[in-house]
Amino acid sequence: MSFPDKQLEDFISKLSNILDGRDIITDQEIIYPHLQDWVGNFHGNSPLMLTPRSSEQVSKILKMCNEKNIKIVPQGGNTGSVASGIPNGEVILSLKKMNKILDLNPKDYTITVEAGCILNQIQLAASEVSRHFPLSIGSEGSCTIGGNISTNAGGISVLKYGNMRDLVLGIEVVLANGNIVNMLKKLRKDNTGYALKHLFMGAEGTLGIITAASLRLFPKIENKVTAFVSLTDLTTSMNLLEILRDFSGELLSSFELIPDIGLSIAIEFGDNIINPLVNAEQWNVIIEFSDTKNNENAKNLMEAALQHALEENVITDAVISDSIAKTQNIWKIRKAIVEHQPKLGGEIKHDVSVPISSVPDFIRTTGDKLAQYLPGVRPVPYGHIGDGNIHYNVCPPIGYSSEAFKEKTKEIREIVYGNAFTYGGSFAAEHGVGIIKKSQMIKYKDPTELTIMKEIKNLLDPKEILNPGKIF
Ligand code: FAD
Ligand code: 2HG
Ligand code: ZN
Repeated sequence: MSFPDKQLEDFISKLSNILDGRDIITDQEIIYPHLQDWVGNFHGNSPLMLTPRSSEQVSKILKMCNEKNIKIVPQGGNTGSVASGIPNGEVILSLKKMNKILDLNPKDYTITVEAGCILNQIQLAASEVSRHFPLSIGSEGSCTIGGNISTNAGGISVLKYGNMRDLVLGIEVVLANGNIVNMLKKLRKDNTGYALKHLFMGAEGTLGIITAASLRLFPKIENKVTAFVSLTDLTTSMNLLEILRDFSGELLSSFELIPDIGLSIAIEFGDNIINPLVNAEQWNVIIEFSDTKNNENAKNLMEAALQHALEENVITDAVISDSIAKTQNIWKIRKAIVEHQPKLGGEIKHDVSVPISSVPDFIRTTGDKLAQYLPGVRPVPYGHIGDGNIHYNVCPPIGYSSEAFKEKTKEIREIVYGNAFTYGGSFAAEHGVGIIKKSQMIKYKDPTELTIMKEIKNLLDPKEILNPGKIF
């Protein structure tokens, strides 16, 4: 999208009636970090960034943009994985200065926050009143709740608490025409017709700007028990999951797959990471139990479950952390895979999901198909398999040129997404569609569903001023 100088000047002068000068930013050095996604898929451009401080300001900005047909890209922490917050010439609307906690009510188990609150800020606020906000993702120090809701973020605790959508009680949204819709109720039960709030969750900023949210809180977690376990085989991961659930019920909060190649990446490139098991096998799992009681119960149940899994030949070895340092070391492995995987000569990311019981079969057959297509290719399937979400990332064969590997992106994507589809899976489990997966929307989404989505978009944003070119 191009923005003629005259139109930009005119727009900026009118904006000064709405925003403080500090919140109208044209300095490209300040704008620069907002133009690049962390995956490095996309580098955009924008002549202007606005940083409103209230819903009323957002409303006035949108009203003016709608009248003048000026396109907007909402942005929170810019940690999204599918370039859905990256502008292509549009104005950036950053919510980061709207970062107040509006209400914290431990009795109701709710917190109400502005959309620009950093996820970590909300976790800490909840913890201070002996409550727990359970969304937990690697970017929690910089992503915002508005971005979390707009991507319906997942993370490492979904199997216990659900996705972001399950944690939202209400939202406030500013529509493309500037109207503010107040759906900020803090109710668990509210069956008053269509649950419109859900339309905006996972909409990636294409239907409205989320300006505030009421969120569910849970009892504070007083005790976490973390284990690193080697599986006898990938297929036994599902037996292990069942055993853990049988033994611990609701205590199981994380079940993350770590393949040996992921472990090697972490040890080679990570910061002082120690292999928790000298005889780690090809497939390993990080397990976490979270308990609201600070006693021996969670540890005892973990020991009993893993002992049973050993006897049943489901696992070959296990270590339960007995110190903060060891727990940190285990989770550092998980984080290091995300950070250092590109060092294997490049990576092609896939955030897919399949029914939980199909995870082992899906991983195996995808690997076979990839190896047939490109012998020596190195898949790194890891992550949230306890909820059926696999980050099926793929690295090139040893010594293969990264450029040549990049050229195979389309074919490799089709192998992984196509195989997920045959298992009844999704090509976009927790990161969204953005720019990166638009062609898969056409290929894999039910055509009628897609038509209805476009009709909703047209109803709420007929001039397509909100995040154009994303999702569709
Ligand atoms: P942004 O990247 O700024 O925006 C994301 C989308 O939301 C864009 O479409 C944007 O236009 C829109 N948007 C942002 N704010 C608003 C608003 N207020 N109103 C309307 N639209 C808005 N994701 C997971 O799901 N699970 C993980 O485990 C996970 N781990 C990660 C680990 C790392 C190291 C990193 C870097 C990212 C990870 N992510 C993960 C991806 C990312 O952090 C999430 O998608 C997050 O929810 C994005 O939040 P954000 O504030 O950065 O949003
Ligand atoms: C995670 O689970 C993130 O750490 C990022 O969702 C996964 O893209 C990835 O590799
Ligand atoms: Zn993830």
